[in-house]
Amino acid sequence: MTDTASAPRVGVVMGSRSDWETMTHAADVLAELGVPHEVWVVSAHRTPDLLFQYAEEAVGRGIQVIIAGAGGAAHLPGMLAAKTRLPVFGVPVQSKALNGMDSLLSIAQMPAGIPVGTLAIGRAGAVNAGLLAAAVLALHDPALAKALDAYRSRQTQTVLDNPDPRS
Ligand code: RP5
Repeated sequence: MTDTASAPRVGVVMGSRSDWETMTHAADVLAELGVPHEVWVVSAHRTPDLLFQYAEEAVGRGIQVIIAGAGGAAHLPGMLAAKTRLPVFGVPVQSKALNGMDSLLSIAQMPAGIPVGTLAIGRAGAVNAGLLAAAVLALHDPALAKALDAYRSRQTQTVLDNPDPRS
């Protein structure tokens, strides 16, 4: 597990080390915004007991949002959501066999009663999961709200400063 100096507020978990190439983008956004977070491999099918333990202990450890990335039969986000009331944002990892459509549908199609906020497949979903987690925390954190506003302003300015796609 990695975390920043402060107690982690966001848990970035994934079903396999192979998901890190995607999920690093969520962690990168959180780091850029100064959100204390941890990173952890928790597999719904390979380490089910650890999954239960992680979800059950998350609130008590001060985690406020969980970002969960998984690919294929991607039950990790849904199972985490089943075991904690914390908001869970799911990132469908692009699978080799079905290009992430399997991951997307597994994560998005939660039956009523246990929500998982589902993001886009791959890097875009991971980046946006980080931003969404930050937005939730920013509701009660003025410094983070300022950092998020600045991030968005920089992004806007970058587009405005580079209008010619050929250069
Ligand atoms: C899922 O199976 C993981 O989330 C990963 O996306 C996928 C493949 O895992 P590996 O076989 O690469 O470990 O549990």
